[in-house]
Amino acid sequence: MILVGQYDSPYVRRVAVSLRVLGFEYRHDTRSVFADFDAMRKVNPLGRIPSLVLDGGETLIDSAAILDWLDETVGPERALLPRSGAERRRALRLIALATGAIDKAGAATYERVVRPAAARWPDWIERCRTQAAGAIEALGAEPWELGARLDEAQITVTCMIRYVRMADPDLLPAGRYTALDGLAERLEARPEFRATFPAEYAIPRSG
Ligand SMILES: N[C@@H](CCC(=O)N[C@@H](CS)C(=O)NCC(=O)O)C(=O)O
Repeated sequence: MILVGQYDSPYVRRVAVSLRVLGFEYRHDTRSVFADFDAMRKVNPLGRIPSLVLDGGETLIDSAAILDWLDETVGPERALLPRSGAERRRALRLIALATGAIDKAGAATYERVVRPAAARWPDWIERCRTQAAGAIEALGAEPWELGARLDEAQITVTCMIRYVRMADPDLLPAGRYTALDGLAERLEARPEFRATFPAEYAIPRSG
């Protein structure tokens, strides 16, 4: 199968890490969602990443839908999202906070960096950053103890931490939330995370 999208997208990265944790092999299509926009729209009409092209030719879009397929394929015993009950609700809440922080930190960054200076809207940037900071604070209050197996909340939150530290480091400086620092330190040392580590955030910059 082919994973489409670069690892500086935390959505692509959480899929890549999950594929590796579950033992799937994939080819990586590293075309850029910005520079190769027309080609990307042929893979996903929305022109977004990630997409996963399955061996039979079917294309899955959106990280949550791709992760759902991975969990279904490996079965309930190995699935990365807990199967039911309070554990599942907790994992979904943590994932919603992490993906929300990604979306809001990302929106503020696009506004600050991609949009030409004359067209920026400071109040909107501040609102988005406040929302991202609120989600990060809630995640920072969690214990983040690691059990025997990784789960999707741990994977997604670790991808969020790296992304925010590339896109808007003031939102998550080292030392502010020690439980998040510890989670990132332990997971980024694992082979699945090292193999997908994004060195930099490649977005168009208006200057
Ligand atoms: N809900 C989507 C979000 C994906 C997403 O936001 N991808 C970003 C990269 S991080 C993207 O493709 N941005 C380009 C654009 O939307 O124009 C998912 O979970 O896959």
